[in-house]
Amino acid sequence: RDFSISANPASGTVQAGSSATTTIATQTTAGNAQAVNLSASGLPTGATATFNPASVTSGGSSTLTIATAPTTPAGSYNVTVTGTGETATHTATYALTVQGTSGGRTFTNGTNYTIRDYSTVQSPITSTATGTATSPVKLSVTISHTCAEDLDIWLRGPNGQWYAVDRYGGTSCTSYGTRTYSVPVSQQAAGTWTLEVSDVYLGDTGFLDSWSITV
Ligand SMILES: [Ca+2]
Ligand SMILES: [Ca+2]
Repeated sequence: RDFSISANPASGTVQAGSSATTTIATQTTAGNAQAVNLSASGLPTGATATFNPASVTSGGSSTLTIATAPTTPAGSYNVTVTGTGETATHTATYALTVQGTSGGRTFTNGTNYTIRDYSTVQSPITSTATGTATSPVKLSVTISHTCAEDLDIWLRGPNGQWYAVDRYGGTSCTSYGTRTYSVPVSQQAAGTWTLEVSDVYLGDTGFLDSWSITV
């Protein structure tokens, strides 16, 4: 006696705070039908899973509802659905994408920071957007500097995580000007976002003019 299990659809996308639904189907693949208990693991923070019904006879199906919380971090998650039968245990995977709810608000810091050779500057922005940051966050950075290849640029999110934005390096110098970036993140929108700019090579200097972030 044996059975199989699958999720249809096998993936879904929700905004944080909303629910995703999929059908968990089972089939008897050998011998007689058997009772199968269903459970889910690998859920994102704040999310709960409910099966209706919580157990089926193989050949039957159940509706899985995954309810996320407003605080559930944006990101991609693989939820494992486990069917525990009388003779065997099988799993199916449901790919859940949680989107941010911060609504794409933009914040700016226009303070100038002098960039010297072999020095690092940090420019903070305090975001009052609520919910999870809409990933990817968008950056617009304006730097007056004759050698962008000298510059190593990182972003730190409110939860302390660092993200590489633009790495130093190159065989010839180009003026930096204004550049835009999309940075995938998975964290809250509110709090202090910090842009860090390091000049890692001798000769060219400049200043961070302004930057903005859309979270
Ligand atoms: Ca330099
Ligand atoms: Ca400025």
